[in-house]
Amino acid sequence: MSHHPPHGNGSPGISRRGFIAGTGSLLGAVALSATATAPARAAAHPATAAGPLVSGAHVPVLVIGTGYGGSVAALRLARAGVPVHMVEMGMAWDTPGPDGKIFCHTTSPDRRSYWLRTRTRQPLSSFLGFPLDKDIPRYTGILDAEELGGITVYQGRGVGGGSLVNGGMAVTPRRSHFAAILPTVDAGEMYATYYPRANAELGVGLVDPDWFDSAACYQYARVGRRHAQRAGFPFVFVPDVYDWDYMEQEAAGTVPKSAVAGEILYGNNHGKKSLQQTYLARAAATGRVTVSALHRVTSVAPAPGGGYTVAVDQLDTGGATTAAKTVTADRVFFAAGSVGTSKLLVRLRATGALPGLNGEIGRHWGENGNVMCGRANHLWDPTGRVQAAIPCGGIDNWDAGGAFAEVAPLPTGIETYASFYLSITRNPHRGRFTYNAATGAVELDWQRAWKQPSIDMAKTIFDRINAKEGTIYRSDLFGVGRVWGDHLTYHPLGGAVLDKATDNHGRLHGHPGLYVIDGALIPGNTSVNPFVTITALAERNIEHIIANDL
Ligand code: FAE
Repeated sequence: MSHHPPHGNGSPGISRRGFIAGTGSLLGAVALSATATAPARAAAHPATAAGPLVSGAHVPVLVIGTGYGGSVAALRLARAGVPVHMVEMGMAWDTPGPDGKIFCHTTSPDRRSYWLRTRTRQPLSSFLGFPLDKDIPRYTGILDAEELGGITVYQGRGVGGGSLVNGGMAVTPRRSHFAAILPTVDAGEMYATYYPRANAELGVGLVDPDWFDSAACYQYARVGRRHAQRAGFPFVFVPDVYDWDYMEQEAAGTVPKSAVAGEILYGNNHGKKSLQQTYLARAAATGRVTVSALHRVTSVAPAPGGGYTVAVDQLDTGGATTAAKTVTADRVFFAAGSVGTSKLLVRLRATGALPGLNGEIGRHWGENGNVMCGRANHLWDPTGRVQAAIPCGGIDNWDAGGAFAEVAPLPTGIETYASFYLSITRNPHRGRFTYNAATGAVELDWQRAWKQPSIDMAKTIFDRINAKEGTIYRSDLFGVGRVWGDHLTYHPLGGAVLDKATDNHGRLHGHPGLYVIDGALIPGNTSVNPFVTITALAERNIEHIIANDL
């Protein structure tokens, strides 16, 4: 067994001890204060100054979205002395609800759970034949299950973007895989400078392998490891931004529980270092970054006097527009996520608002080959009633079979005798966003059948494990009789790809002063969970942009 990143032959050098000893004073201080104030930290330390956008204002830089790409841009620009206004369509997530908690629980989703839906759309839609979804009040909740043609794309909504809802798995891809995905980027620079920078700023660390071996809440992962290894696959520990010291205290019962209580998907009330605790907190500390939450950018077009006119709708928590605002910005960074950025740019190009954008806009979109499945274990292989919601290991069969499978939790609170996996695969299919002039909607062409290569790749792992263990697939998790969760992705990527829709540093072709700096830059796959790559690429690009454009 090894305990280094699955594809970590770059030099981020993440180890648990190395992380704690080697992060330097800034991160050390943040990590310490995060631990000390964890129970109420999000409420006590709003990540960024609140300041509603005023119609008619002029801002030097406007950033659309507050996920990974947007947060990197804001921090680096602000540190370079440039005032930044961030516009985020989701909520600030800094105020506790009636239950005293900011985020609702995974097993009892309330209005805080979903973005403007009246019924939950849980990734696992059923269990033992019983449907799990339920009615909820329509609200600007934290998780968007966006239906795009043949696929449901899950995305975080709020200040912090995907970092609010994700599993925090912080994986650096193998260098050869990165070089194949983004061949025009200097991989040497990425692995010497920008991946280490991203890992340090995000606060990436590893579970203590000794603690892992005895922790009741990781019994499910140990079962996953045993089954993988008996079938001849390497099981690797996967780094995460969760505070592992806090996790150990949760398991010991000395602090309020979050991951150990099963929190994930609708936010973690403690322990997870989301962007609110890392990049955005440091951006706020510069005093130059302002965030307008519940504001949605609807248009960007060249302004008569230079720069860009940006149209923004202010939303209430029911999703209705309460004010329509217009501001001008010298520069605009598109950081609305792969889907958000693609939808905006495709519409702006098709409607003539940004006529200079090229024909690569909307293309090379992929879902990182995501596919889910469960296996039914024997009664002598229980996976545990208590399951930490933060995954910490996976099965690496990328080179031989095109799949890397996270051993994922099923935090139901009962013994399920099930092993559950999210596989990332080398699915070659790519979708494209187009504008439908009749409806005014941007549509994605994607077909569920395009997941078949992903299923075949995942089967290279699980058929063999099932054969070895004498077990079968679960067919009760995604609707009755369905083995594969092939209807969804957590990892949308592409739509405004680097060196195609933009130059080699994210400058959009045709409109000087417009940039893309999020997952839209990456053509459909990262071979691992994507946010470390999104962050590292943003660090690379913003450094170049600050040095050359400002
Ligand atoms: P993103 O973080 O999505 O941020 C975009 C932001 O822009 C959002 O806050 C939007 O609300 C906002 N926005 C969109 N449109 C507009 C608009 N018109 N006006 C204003 N604001 C707008 O983008 N990745 C990993 O690496 N490891 C994991 O363990 C992992 N687990 C995941 C689990 C779940 C359930 C989900 C949904 C995702 C997971 N991901 C994981 C994916 C990861 O969160 C995602 O790749 C990044 O968040 C994408 O970063 P971006 O900066 O591209």
